[in-house]
Amino acid sequence: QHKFWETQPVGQFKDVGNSSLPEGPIEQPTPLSEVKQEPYNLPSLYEWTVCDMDSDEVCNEVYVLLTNNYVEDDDNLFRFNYSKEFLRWGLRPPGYFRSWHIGVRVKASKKLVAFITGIPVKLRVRDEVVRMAEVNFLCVHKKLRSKRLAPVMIKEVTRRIHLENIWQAAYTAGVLLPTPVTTCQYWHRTLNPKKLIDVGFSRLGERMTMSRAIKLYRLPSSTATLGLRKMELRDVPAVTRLLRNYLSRFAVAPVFDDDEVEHWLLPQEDVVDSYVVESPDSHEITDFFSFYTLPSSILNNPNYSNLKAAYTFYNVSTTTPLLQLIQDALIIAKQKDFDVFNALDIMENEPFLKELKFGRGDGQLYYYLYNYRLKDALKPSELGLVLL
Ligand code: NHW
Ligand code: EN5
Repeated sequence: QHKFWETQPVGQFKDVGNSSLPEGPIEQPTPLSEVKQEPYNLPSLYEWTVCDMDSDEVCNEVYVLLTNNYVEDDDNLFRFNYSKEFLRWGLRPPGYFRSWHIGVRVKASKKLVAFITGIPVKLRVRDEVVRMAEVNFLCVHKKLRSKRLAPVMIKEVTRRIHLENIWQAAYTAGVLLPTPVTTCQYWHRTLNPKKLIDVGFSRLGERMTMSRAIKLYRLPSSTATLGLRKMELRDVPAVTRLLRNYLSRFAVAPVFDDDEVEHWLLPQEDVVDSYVVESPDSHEITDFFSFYTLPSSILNNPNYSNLKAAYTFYNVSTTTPLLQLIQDALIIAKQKDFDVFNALDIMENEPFLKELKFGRGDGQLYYYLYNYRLKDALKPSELGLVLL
């Protein structure tokens, strides 16, 4: 039963496996003059607000809302704790729209109680490059749950995206909705076994002692790849070429230009880390890896309050074996004091996960498209898209 999603242009459960329906947009765009010009109605105690992420004050309000009310794991032990600088980065890529950073306030107190965002992206689906929105950071304050606020927020962000003449979107969720493009698995590489066990993130398995776990997850103290260094501004054109070429092999993937690669991959402390391999003789950039920093609050633990997690982002290997490249990423993440290194089984990740001692997580991530049908679900390895 999905009273809201049944009304939306998304693949429906009843149509799964029905190959008579064509691939592509589900509904056609309407003239912009026919897009609703006024915001949707909220319950009378609440009002819409545009959240200006340039403002320290507003950015902090968003941060506090998400810190206390955003996504938790199944056992409510951890809650994502995106930093302010991360939110600024994630919400202001090239060509972003301020009007897509949507908040809901209590009229009387002006307290921020809900949030939803979109950012623009060019996404290729098989042979078509489509201007889309990525919708993320949907959050309703815990005290306002189950009042059907989320459907109003989704309709409002949809309306504002339509006003920019964009008719498709991509989004991910940890919950099953109509209907996923693909279903991915989270994997976790332990870097700090003692802390992960202390906080309930992982458990000592059968015949595993703490000292055996510490030994199992120990990493070399330095990286193996010659010519590995932090990415710099001058690397942007080479990284763009490598990444565009690499992403062309997936059924669904973003198409990035230089400005977007600069935004998404140029290192920013405690937000995103990227390393390139520069060939010692030719000085060509042959490979790179990247990961972003997304800590989680640890709920109700006497000893620790924050879990420092790295998430693998985009990686390309042409010369250095991918396994060695990611092993170097693990070593650098360990040096930077991360507790865990996380990955999804998308792109070419699957082969390195087991080899590098990642363990399967208890969480899944479903990927969705809005107003774009695919005949069949994809395999995770056919997906070339990472959302924050
Ligand atoms: S996924 C993270 C979502 N956020 C959280 O999980 C934070 C903690 N939870 C909450 O804040 C990344 C609330 O539980 C939320 C729901 C706000 C999730 N996606 O208001 P009601 C994203 O941000 C449906 C989509 O009573 P609530 C991606 C649910 O199935 N729909 O629930 C966001 C039901 O509809 P149904 C979701 O618990 C993508 C209805 O909401 C959902 O108080 C958004 C219930 O609403 C989810 N994660 O609030 C879509 N969770 O039909 C973008 C629940 O089943 C689409 N629901 O009756 C594209 C738009 C742009 C198109 C442009 C052309
Ligand atoms: C999209 N932008 O469930 C975000 N995380 O596995 C929205 N589990 O951390 C959607 N429950 O398995 C987010 N440890 C959906 C994900 C929501 C968060 C979530 C999962 C992903 C997670 C951990 C902790 C579980 C705590 C109890 C987990 C096991 C690791 C272990 C390491 C050693 C080898 C075996 C596995």
